[in-house]
Amino acid sequence: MSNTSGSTLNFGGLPAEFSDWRTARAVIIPVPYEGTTSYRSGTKEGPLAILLASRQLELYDEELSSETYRVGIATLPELYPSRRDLQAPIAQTYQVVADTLAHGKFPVVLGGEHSISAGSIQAAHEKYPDLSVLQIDAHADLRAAYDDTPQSHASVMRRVCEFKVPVTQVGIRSLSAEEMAFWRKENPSTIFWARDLRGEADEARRIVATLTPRVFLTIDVDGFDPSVIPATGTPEPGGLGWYQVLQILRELFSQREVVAADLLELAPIPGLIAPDFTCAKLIYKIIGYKFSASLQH
Ligand SMILES: [Mn+2]
Repeated sequence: MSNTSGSTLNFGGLPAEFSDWRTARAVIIPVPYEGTTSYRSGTKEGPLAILLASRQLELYDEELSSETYRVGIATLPELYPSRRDLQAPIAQTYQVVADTLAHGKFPVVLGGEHSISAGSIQAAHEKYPDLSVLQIDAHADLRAAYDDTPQSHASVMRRVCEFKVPVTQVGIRSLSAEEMAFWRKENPSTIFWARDLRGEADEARRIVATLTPRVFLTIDVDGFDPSVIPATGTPEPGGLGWYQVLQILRELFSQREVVAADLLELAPIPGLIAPDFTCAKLIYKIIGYKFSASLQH
């Protein structure tokens, strides 16, 4: 089928039959919020770039032998959170994710900066008290505050740890002395350091084994190596490869119930379309893995 039809900007350019919210099992929630960015800016352009790139996706997944869009993928209008009150974007994201979960749908939030994950994860945790979090990221994001801002993108996992949710962090290769001291003293998370990852099958099993039966998946695109995704605000060398991440996700979705996901911090570089498309394909993969059992005929 052609996926350039459809009058509204929905993920995949799907026709109404497969993008109607009422029947969709997955819901894309674009949140182009950027309030506390610390290095290169532009992540507020991330959701639109991903939605535009998604129109070029091949809708047949050759790995899963399925047409993932048949589960129904709705796209909500972009959420434009207030930038004056730094808690407002987190609260607004919380509300939309809570509503989506209450309707039994699978929320996928597109950022925007990582701080909004605190709202998404809070909503998932309230519905599923046994929740744990799998974070793919270059940064630990465990600062108590950054620039005197506790709602900073650099503090988001510190906020999440305060919910008493088990957190597993994968691909970490940058944190401050203060974060390291906090991590050693309080043991708030399980960290799989980027320098120790080899992409072996056993690694994915060891990562997923740390998680509870229900999982929130949060992916900061800087967890990937900059050769895969250079378009991000704070790139770090030595990150994960495309197939390395897919291997972890396949293991995750086959062994655990992933209840919601988000993808943050794409800051598109004009003229460089590969990172935008990579993010769109990753979202499609995540929805494919989530619903692969129900897609088999
Ligand atoms: Mn990061």
